[in-house]
Amino acid sequence: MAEIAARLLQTAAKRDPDQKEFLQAVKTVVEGLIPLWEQRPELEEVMARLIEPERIFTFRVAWLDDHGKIQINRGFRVQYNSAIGPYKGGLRFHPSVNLSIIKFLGFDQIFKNSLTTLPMGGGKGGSDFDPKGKSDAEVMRFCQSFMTELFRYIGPNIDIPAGDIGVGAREIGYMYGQYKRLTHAVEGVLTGKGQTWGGSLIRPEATGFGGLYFASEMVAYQKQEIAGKTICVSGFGNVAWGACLKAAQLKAKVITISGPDGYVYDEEGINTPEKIAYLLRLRATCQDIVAPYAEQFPKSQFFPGKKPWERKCDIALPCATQNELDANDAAMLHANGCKFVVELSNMGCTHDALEYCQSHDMIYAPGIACNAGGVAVSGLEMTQNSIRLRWKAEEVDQHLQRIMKDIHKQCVEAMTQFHKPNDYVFGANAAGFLKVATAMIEQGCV
Ligand code: 2IT
Repeated sequence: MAEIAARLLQTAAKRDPDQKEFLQAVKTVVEGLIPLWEQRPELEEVMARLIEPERIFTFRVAWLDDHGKIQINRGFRVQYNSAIGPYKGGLRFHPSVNLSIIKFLGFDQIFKNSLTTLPMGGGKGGSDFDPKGKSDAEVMRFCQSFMTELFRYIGPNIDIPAGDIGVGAREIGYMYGQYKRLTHAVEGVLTGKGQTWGGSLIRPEATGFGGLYFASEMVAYQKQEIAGKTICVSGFGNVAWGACLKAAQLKAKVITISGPDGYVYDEEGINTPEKIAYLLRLRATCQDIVAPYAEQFPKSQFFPGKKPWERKCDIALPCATQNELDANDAAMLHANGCKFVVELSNMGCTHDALEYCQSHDMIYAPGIACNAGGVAVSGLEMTQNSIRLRWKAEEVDQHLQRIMKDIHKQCVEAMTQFHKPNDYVFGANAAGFLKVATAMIEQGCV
């Protein structure tokens, strides 16, 4: 049924020939699902419908910089699919942001949110605004201006944005404040809120924690243990921080972090409270560099302009951005005996890299499964806001662990049913898609 995959991809490519990240995401899903098309060819029509977003908004964001000059950025919100719940997904502020990137993220978000077991549809948004080097006042003015456009499209029962790259608690705070001024409503319209005004405990750590819970399940499924494993992490943001923290608790050793300037190798492990807390301080400087870690902890080494994948490890954990691990990196990891690639960034591996892993007996699991812990705890934040309760950290963490186990189980069940052992691309996409497809069929031609 390669023809179904080819047809679906062709239709998408004909409509948006220049959207390379979006087409890469579509290709991974529709080709990964070939075993499903063989048994359920009638679902081609549902996937064709799903590939086209329900709604796309783009808007001008004008804001005043500290010199009194008007700056212009472009804002986006893609309301991709609402078959199983309100649109849910983050906002990314980064100079690379364009419609292709927001659509790829929104498309993947549909399947990810479906896997969480919670009733959330898929959406994504953001702007090409670059927070790097901006003053706090500039970030606030940008966020207020961004929300002045966005507020008319979102709401706690229709579309609930959150953070992503470049959008953390500070930005969510400024946007939430502006939403309140504009709507005169105090409601759970954003997740990732501050702890004193409706935010969920464990949300900042959730993607990293969830990723390690998923990695533990993958390793256990191969009859191995996570304790004692060596892990290469890329990135040094919230996701990498949460991953280092949980890895240390599970007695696995993270030996690298990275930034746009290069990577740090810490042979002893990034596992003490002091080192892990330092990651947050490094991020708070807003300089986007990791080199200072090696000055702070002199036993570690900084390698300028390099990626961490040249180090020997058991598990690779991309935690930064899309396409950060290519086929050469995968080959290097393989040569060094790495067995697991667990994607915590969205589409962290190039298509060639994932094909390399799959053809070289490495076990690769896609971001839609592994990094779903973040949006899952966002879903739990929505629940707490709705019932006007605040759960303890242990309670949220227990839900998160259960959800990550459940996602792994759904992957395994789909892989088993369709005879695709260890093909997590198939397992995650098939399980995520089938739930949404059923809802779309039941809701008729919409
Ligand atoms: O990619 C993601 O899943 C996120 N950035 C989190 C989205 C959310 O709504 O918490």
